[in-house]
Amino acid sequence: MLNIALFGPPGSGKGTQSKFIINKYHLVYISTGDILREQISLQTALGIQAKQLIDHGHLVPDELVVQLIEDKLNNGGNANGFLFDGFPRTCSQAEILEQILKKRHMNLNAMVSLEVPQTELVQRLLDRASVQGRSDDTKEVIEARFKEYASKTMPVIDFYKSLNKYHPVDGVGSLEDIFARIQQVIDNI
Ligand code: B4P
Repeated sequence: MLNIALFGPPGSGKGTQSKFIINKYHLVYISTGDILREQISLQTALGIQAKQLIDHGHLVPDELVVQLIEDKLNNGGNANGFLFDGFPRTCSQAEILEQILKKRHMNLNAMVSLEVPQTELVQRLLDRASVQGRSDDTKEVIEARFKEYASKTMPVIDFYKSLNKYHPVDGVGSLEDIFARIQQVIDNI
């Protein structure tokens, strides 16, 4: 079984590269961002709570996100493995992921971290705003997302370094070149 967490700052291309990874390695895709946006569009109680936070660039509380992950794992069937996109985003989420995988006799094989300079990230998100009009891609909210990333998400890197599961990948270049770098990591785990 192959279980990968795809990590990186907002706009680093996690969603973009996920599509290539799940196709090549036949993994079940779990994107907390996509699940939360789905809950928002369905106007569930969770979606209403998440929208308030996401529209201000904040993270959604760990317990809500973890519940979503457990539900997805329970419905994973006989999967080849899972690709976690945008999860874990806090050290607490990372610790809980280790526990819930262990409980299922599973293990996270690698955390692949897409590294992109902040100036390029801001430009990508503003470009996406003009195409997709996501409510969290405005200049003010992007700034707040980077602050959340620096204070709550970046420490996750040290967590995985300590487990020897951290694999940085240069996230600048063509989609194909970046995917080739990711494959090199996955094929050598
Ligand atoms: P996400 O949906 O995970 O959003 P993201 O970080 O902005 O996007 P991603 O890195 O996937 O970028 P993409 O491929 O689209 O999260 C949204 C929000 O949900 C969070 O801010 C948070 O509030 C909440 N949330 C999600 N997970 C959570 C968790 N675990 N805990 C708590 N809260 C959580 O790429 C961006 C743009 O760049 C695209 O337009 C793309 O076309 C472009 N691009 C991609 N690769 C490129 C390349 N190589 N060159 C040029 N452009 C490129």
